[in-house]
Amino acid sequence: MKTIYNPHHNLHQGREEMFRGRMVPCHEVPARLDFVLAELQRRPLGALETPAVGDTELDAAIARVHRARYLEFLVSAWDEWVAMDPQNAQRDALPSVWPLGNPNGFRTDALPHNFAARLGLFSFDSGSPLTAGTWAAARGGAACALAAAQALLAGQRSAFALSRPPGHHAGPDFFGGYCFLNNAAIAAQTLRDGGLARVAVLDVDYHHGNGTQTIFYERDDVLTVSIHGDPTTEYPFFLGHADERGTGAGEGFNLNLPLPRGTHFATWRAALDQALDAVAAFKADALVVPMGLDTFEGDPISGFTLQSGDYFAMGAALASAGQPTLFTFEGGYAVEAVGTNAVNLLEGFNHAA
Ligand code: Q9C
Ligand code: ZN
Repeated sequence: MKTIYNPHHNLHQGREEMFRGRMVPCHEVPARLDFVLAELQRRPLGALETPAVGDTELDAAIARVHRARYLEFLVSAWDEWVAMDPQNAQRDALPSVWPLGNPNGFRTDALPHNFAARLGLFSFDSGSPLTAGTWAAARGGAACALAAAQALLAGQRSAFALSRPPGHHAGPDFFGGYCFLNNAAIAAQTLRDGGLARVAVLDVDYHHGNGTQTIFYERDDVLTVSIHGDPTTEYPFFLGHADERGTGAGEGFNLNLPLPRGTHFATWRAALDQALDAVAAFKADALVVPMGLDTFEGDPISGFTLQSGDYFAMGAALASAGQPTLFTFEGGYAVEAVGTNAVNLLEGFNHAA
């Protein structure tokens, strides 16, 4: 399995995130990716490359998933932030005002000139600092997703897009949950545009893949499945319930498998069988796996109890789908274990594939 990693990932280094009324150090740190890279050097799975994609094709792939007004905002956000106050160069940008949804009466169609207002319009939490290098890092991650999808289209059995910041919480025109561009969605859409009729996304991160669900919610050509902490108690709280099944043409093409905090691997594994049954019934031509390792028992912000050894079995089960498979790198905040857990999963996949 080829790994395509983002050489620009550490341009995104948030300082602090808002948590329960105070600022705490960011959980989503550059060392996460460095640990995965180090483990891949110890236990190679295949070639380790940086993405070789053109600027024009990359911008086109990103624009297939994200709205123009959001991308325009991201491109200029840091400069606008610093233009408001030169001191801002030393601070990350975090939103503090949001329009909520249309049912509440606030408008989201009229674009405010005020930067802080747009920062809120295009985000859903105060835990995802936007920094000087956020755009460059996120764009580099999208390049990894694009290159990995191209590898699958060229006939590879599997590929790993190793990047941060993660992506699965980012929607058509919003960031949040440490995510800015939805790498898994960009990969899935690239596979569709490359001629595959049906693509399945099976999200194994601890948190519901709300961004990916929203992006494909009205479509029947991309099946979205997510196994995650029950949103009644777990982030992102406002999406991820079992009764969200898709809408319009997409009805029946979204499957949520929420599990309570404290869930052990045996129960998680049974949910994975349900997810794989849905992928098989869909007759997918390719599988995209947003790979979060925050289901690990030692994760500081999550509530499942998976052990490092369980990730071999997870990878083997994913291989049983028998599909060309693309992995993205999502959550996993037990930083010293994230490399072991990620490579265990991918090695389990490789041996079974
Ligand atoms: N300040 C991923 O695993 N935590 N994102 C809420 C708010 C947010 C996790 C704290 C967790 C996001 C990709
Ligand atoms: Zn997560």
